[in-house]
Amino acid sequence: MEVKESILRRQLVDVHGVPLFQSIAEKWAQVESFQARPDDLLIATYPKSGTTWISEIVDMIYNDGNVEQCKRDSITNRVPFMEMLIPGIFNGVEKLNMMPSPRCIKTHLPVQLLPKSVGKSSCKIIYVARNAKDVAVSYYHFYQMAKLHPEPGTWDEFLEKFVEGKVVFGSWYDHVNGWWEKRKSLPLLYLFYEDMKEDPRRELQRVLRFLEKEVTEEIVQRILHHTSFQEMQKNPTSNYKHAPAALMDHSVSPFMRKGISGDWKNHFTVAQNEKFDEDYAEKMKGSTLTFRMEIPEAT
Ligand code: PPS
Repeated sequence: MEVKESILRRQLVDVHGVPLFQSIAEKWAQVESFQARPDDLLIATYPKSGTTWISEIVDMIYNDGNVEQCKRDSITNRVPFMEMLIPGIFNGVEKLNMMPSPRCIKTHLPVQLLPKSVGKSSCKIIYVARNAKDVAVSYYHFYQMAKLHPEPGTWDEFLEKFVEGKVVFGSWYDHVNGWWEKRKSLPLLYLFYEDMKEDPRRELQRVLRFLEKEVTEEIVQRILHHTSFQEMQKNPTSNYKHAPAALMDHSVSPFMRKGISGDWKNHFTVAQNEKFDEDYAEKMKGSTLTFRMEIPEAT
């Protein structure tokens, strides 16, 4: 699979106020006209919030905890990324059009850019949110290794861009709040990465209830084991090592990087943290959403 140099490290393009990859912007009409089906499951997240984790969990549920079945293909083919278009390499909409039901679909779109058919189809949606500081750190590492993104600059420069929403898929603040409001009008389960880290079994049970699936204790245990960070990190169908090296350079930073809550403390300076907190309070004023910036160590 040949990756053309010309598609790497390009500037982002504004689509209805949200910075997106040029290749997505060029074919935006195709994304807008995407046809959702009532039995689809949409997995919606801001980047770096646990998309791959919840995708693997859901695929395990859909396949009754059959690990071999879940290793049938890479996560990008099992749970296609709807709006992603990489010329000559990947077209999420076309892939999904050819996929039999029931489909699991990944999206990073902020709620206002969601294709109209999704709301009309009444398909179920799982949204996973992660605290902004850990997302910023994870995103910074991802920008360095995933070369479709523009150059991230220094950590300080990147953090500034993140706060201003000048990163792919726009403002984290608008994203988490927009989807939080949407849970009132759509069949949507809103999960938090920190809760999943704290008690994966409890959150898995919530997903099972939402999907109206009953599984045995043995399957629950198998799902929890197969979707642990350690297992997913070494699983070639979920660790993104299948992606062309020109697109994702794991030697710069692995996709499955640390998988913890609170890593931001190893990256934010005291000054960056104070400035971030001040701005955060302002941007999240009036929101009923609360995030945990770390979780207590498991005993
Ligand atoms: S993407 O590219 O936006 O789809 O990335 P996404 O999958 O949303 O997020 C990647 C981060 O999630 C971590 N991850 C996990 N954490 C805990 N447990 C499991 N099983 C797991 N799988 C993936 C991954 O390591 C990235 O976080 P960081 O902080 O960079 O390690």
